[in-house]
This record gives sequence, C-alpha cells and structure tokens, in this order.
Amino acid sequence: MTRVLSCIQPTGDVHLGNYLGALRNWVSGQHEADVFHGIVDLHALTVTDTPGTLGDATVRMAAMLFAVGLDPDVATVFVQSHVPEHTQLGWVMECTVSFGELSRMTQFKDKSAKREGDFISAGLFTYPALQAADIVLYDAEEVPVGEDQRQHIEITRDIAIRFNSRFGDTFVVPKAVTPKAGARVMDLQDPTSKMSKSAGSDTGLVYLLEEPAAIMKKFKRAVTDSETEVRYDRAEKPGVSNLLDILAACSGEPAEVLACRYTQYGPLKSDAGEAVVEMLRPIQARYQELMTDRAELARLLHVGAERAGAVARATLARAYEHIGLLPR
Ligand code: ATP
Ligand code: LTN
Repeated sequence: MTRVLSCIQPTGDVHLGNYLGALRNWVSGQHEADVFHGIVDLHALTVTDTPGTLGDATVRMAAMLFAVGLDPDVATVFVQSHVPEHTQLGWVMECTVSFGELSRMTQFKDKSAKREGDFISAGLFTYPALQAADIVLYDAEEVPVGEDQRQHIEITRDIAIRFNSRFGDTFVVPKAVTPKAGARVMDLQDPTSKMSKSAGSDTGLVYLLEEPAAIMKKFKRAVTDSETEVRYDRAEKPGVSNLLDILAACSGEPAEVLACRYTQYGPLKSDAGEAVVEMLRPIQARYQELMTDRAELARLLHVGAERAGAVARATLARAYEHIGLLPR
C-alpha cells in the first residue's frame, strides 16, 4: 500500500480553501493508502511566541481533522512534538542541506520579507530541513500538497538523494502529488487572490466553524462583475467562476453545467452559500461534540503518536546506523 504523508500547521482557523484544497482530499485518500497526517506544532513555532497558545490551537486542529472525517482507526493522526524523532532527524537533515539551497526557498523569502524589522527566527530559515524530516521519517512515497509547497518537496527529494548517496540507501525519495479534486478557492472579496488566512480582511474568507447566517452574508456580498451573464470563465469572470467552482465542489457537478442553470447572480450567490452551509453543518456538529471530550481527543492523539513513533523510531535508527554513529 502506498505510504502517504501530509501535515498542517496549527496556525489560524481552518477555512474553506484549506478544506476543499487539502483536507477533503486527505479524507477521501485515507481508504486508498496508508496515510499519516501530522499537526506540525514545532513548525508553527517558527512564527509563534505567545505562551500557551500552541497547545490549544493543536487540540482545535485535531478536533477539526477528525470532524472533517479522518478516521482514527484508519488514518494515523499525530502531533509533531509528540514524536521526538522529528527534531532528531531534523538536525541530520540540516547537516545534509546547504545554506545556499535554503536561501533559495521562496517561502522563506516571502515570510521573512513580510516580517521585516521583526524577529526572524533561524527556524524560519531551516524550516525545510524539519519538513524533510517529517516526510522521510515515514518512508512517504507521496505527499499531497498545494502548489505553494512544491519547492519544499523538491528540496526534500534533493536531501534524501544526497543522504542516500553519502551513507547508502536509507530514505524513500518522495514525490509531491496535487490532489485530484484540487479545488483552488479564491477570496470572495478579491477573487483574483487565493482564499488565505493571511489576507488583509475576513470578509472574503469563510471559516469552517462560521455561523450559517454569517456565511450566507459573505456569499451574498461576494464580488462579481458589472455584467449580468452567468458564465464559467476564470480569466474574464473570476468572481462568478469562483462561486461556480465552490458550488461544483460542494455538489459534485461540473461548474460549466451549473452555469447553464443561472440567469442572475443573486440566486447563484445564495445557492453557493447554502451548499457550503449544508456541507459544513455535520462537520460543525461533530467538531462541537469532539471538543466536549478533551480526554477522548487526547487518547486519540496518544494512539496516533504511538503508531507514528513506531515508524519514526525505526527510520531514525536506520539513519544513525548508516551514518555510523556509535551505538549506546
Ligand atoms: P497562509 O495564508 O498563511 O499561507 P493558508 O490559508 O494558505 O495560510 P496553509 O496552512 O498554508 O493555509 O495551507 C494548508 C493547506 O491548505 C495546504 O495544503 C494548502 O495548499 C491548502 N490551501 C490553502 N489555501 C487554499 C486555497 N485558497 N485553495 C485551495 N487550497 C488551499
Ligand atoms: N510547510 C507546510 C506544512 C508542512 C508539511 C510537512 C506539509 C510541514 N511539514 C510535511 C507536507 C509534508 C505548509 O506550510 N503548509
């Protein structure tokens, strides 16, 4: 069975873009492969320094992953800091990647530019080495990620290949996979930018835990264009096409087919809003239920950490042995 791994940082609240672009595919993929999903709290540490916030954000992210449908009996869901091999192998990865390679990472360049004048941690710079460890620890063959993460998977491949040629065959060389139904959800107020938690305002963003009335309001206020024709055309009509894409992602019908059913923008907006509300209703209910039983969430994460740890320990031991570190 193919081994698949993907991770998410416990930063910010999960939005419709994260769900339709990533999480939903993790859920549909769990029965086709042996899947591992990490909540990478140590990665979030690169940009978080408020005491006490990460643990809480991690629990909420875990509840969300189970609420959207990851089945703890099928998928291995774990917290990165619960499996110490991540940081242990992370150091080995840092010693296998060059300063020059890390300097070329666009995520580092973007994020450090945004924080100019602010504290830029060395962790933000070495982040891809820890991400490489996350991936190779699990012998992951496939890593489902959005376009923004491709460069990090490429550098992971380079590191794994370099390690294997220095110390002998040790790591599986992973490849990035773009999910089949890889919806790219755009901001409702600025449909030429992707829906993102780092967007300036919240009015174009739909959170998974948002109240139905608030969701409907955001859809009704979605930016379209000054024409009146409903047509699927990403370049010329980004707002209308985004609404059609969202409705398509919820209903399973192609956006072009849906476009033929509408002659006005109003009904398209309310139908897209209602489809999202209905899709989120059971997720919200499950989330609330899961959050009432923190002990059960802790138990599920403990089980995940045990399963993840068993695989991670074996890989780290293999790596140490191939390097030739003195056994204790
Ligand atoms: P940021 O704005 O800080 O980059 P984000 O909202 O883009 O955050 P991430 O945590 O970077 O979210 O991404 C988590 C996952 O969600 C990634 O796999 C990413 O590819 C996917 N994703 C994020 N935004 C969208 C979007 N608008 N459409 C589709 N997929 C998305
Ligand atoms: N860098 C990713 C999160 C991430 C990840 C991973 C994704 C950390 N480790 C391993 C896939 C595999 C992000 O910012 N979305």
